[in-house]
Amino acid sequence: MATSIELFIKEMQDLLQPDEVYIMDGSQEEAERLTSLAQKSEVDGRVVLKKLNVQEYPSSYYHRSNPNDVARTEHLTFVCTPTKEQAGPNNNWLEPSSAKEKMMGLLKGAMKGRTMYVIPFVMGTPQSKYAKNCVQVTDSVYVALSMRVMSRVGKQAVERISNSSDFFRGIHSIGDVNPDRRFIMHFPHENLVMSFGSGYGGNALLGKKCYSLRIGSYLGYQEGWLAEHMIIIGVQAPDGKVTYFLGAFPSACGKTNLALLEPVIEGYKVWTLGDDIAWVNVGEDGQLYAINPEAGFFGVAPGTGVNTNPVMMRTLKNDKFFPTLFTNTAVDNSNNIPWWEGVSKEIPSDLTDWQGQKYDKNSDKPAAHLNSRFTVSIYNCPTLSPEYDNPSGVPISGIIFGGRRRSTIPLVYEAKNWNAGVFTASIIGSETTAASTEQVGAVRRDPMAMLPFCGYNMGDYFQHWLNIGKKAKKLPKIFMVNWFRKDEDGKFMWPGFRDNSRIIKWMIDRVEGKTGVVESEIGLFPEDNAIDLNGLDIKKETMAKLLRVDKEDWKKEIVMIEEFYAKFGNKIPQELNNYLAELKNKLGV
Ligand code: GTP
Ligand code: SPV
Ligand code: MN
Repeated sequence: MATSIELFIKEMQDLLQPDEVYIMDGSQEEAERLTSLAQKSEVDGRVVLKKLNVQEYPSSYYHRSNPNDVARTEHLTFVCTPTKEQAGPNNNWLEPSSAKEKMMGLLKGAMKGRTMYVIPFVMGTPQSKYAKNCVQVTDSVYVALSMRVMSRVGKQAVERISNSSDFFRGIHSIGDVNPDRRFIMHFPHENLVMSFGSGYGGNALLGKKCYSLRIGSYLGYQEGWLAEHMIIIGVQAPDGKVTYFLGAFPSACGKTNLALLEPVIEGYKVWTLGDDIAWVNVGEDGQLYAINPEAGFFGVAPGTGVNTNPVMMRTLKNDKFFPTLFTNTAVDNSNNIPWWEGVSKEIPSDLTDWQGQKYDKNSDKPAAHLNSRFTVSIYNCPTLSPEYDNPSGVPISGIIFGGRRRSTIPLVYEAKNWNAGVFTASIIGSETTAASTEQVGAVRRDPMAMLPFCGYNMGDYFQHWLNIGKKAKKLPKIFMVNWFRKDEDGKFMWPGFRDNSRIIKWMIDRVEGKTGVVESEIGLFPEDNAIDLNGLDIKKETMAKLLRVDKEDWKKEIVMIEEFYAKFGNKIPQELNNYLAELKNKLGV
């Protein structure tokens, strides 16, 4: 009798009508074969991969996408639950049967003349009870290679899936890369995603945002756990003790940088476990435990350099796991290495920009696309935590939330308890970035940094967070940070990047009860001189400005929060409405 996976492949063959079917095995030989094939293949009029200078960046390849396909397309992303209310005002919704009909129309015969890559993969370390089984089909060799880096593809996945019908199904075709025929459709109730017309990360690597967050958050809601847009780090103090943190920041707001942080403070070290997604369960001892379902980084290139993120520069130059892909950066023709703004001070004189044109140094446009990215295995990361593959995950002592805000939100504060923390995370606002094809720089509400990724009604999601708080016995502390405050001249007030370790050190002191707090209207502030500023040239007045409540700004903030909450009607838990009322009261609104 055919197994469920065989039946799925047959069904996909009938629908997509590929010339050939190739089932991925995850071997090293396969990686080499597919990268060499990709160097000979053209998609959409472009060679899929070009080899870069292996002396500088071993095992690295360059990919240039269609200029219309460089970021997630939230307006073309749908959550197709039986009712609109289940998807909530935070999602675009289509009724499942008409959504499927639309997708079937696009997918029918879409792989004629192409190879269908069947990718069996596991999200999470295969030994973990928290790991999940998945299969994606795609006609893009770039997507197939990227999935090998970002997830655990091959034998172990096939073994786990072979006798089970319980696996995620992802159907992807790059189609003709036409934005008018581009859709990313989620069917949480069927553990299914259909994606057509884009080869870009979050739209096409279906194990990532589509499964591990949108479908995952829905599964977590059903099963009593959380799927979050979060990094996982272990911070080692001089006494050797490691404290584990989760950190949620909207897209292109500093997760990768924080996940690979090289602290400026003597004796501290950050161990990396994840830079984008965390699955958080309540462990048997009642503490929260997190695993990273992914196996690689799909990170923002611009701004990555030896000063801002030295560990990532070392990761990109490591060749343990093959290959590393660079997408839509520029290329320095003098030495055939990828180049982006921030990797060197000097702009090389012979650059090809991300669209394949000779770059004019005097141009006011960047040479690398603002959302150009690298795809690299987490096993290449020199600070990878020895606990990364621990099937139980790591116990969490603190959760850091943040947004990109030029004003209003202080550098750091702490929520007085879990429920207050859930409220604080539910009112996060952030300026939009180039990670999504929206207007860049507009402030929008982005609760828990999950607005584009929550696969069900966000009102229910808030209640789920409160319920997790009841289910767990020992809860982490919740902190709010903002690395992005600007002064009157538009300059960042806080140095950020490696200096963020100063704030993390304070958080560890808080977890250990070594330092007190000062209460304010919005939460708990550090005591005077509690943040280690040793060796940092920052004015006392600047610190004071970074650590206070601007009442007038907060009054404006309240208006935006109320507008956002209103969209959810009676779905907002009473508990959060009470916190909002309390906040208004304290601010005198
Ligand atoms: P996704 O991969 O899209 O989910 O994003 P991410 O949160 O991992 O983004 P990443 O860490 O790559 O951040 C990208 C942008 O944030 C770059 O432009 C960085 O220069 C900037 N950035 C990161 N950390 C800091 C910081 O501490 N201060 C300032 N000012 N900018 C930062
Ligand atoms: C993000 O946009 O939050 C990313 C990149 O991490 S993507 O995989 O496209 O979602
Ligand atoms: Mn992300």
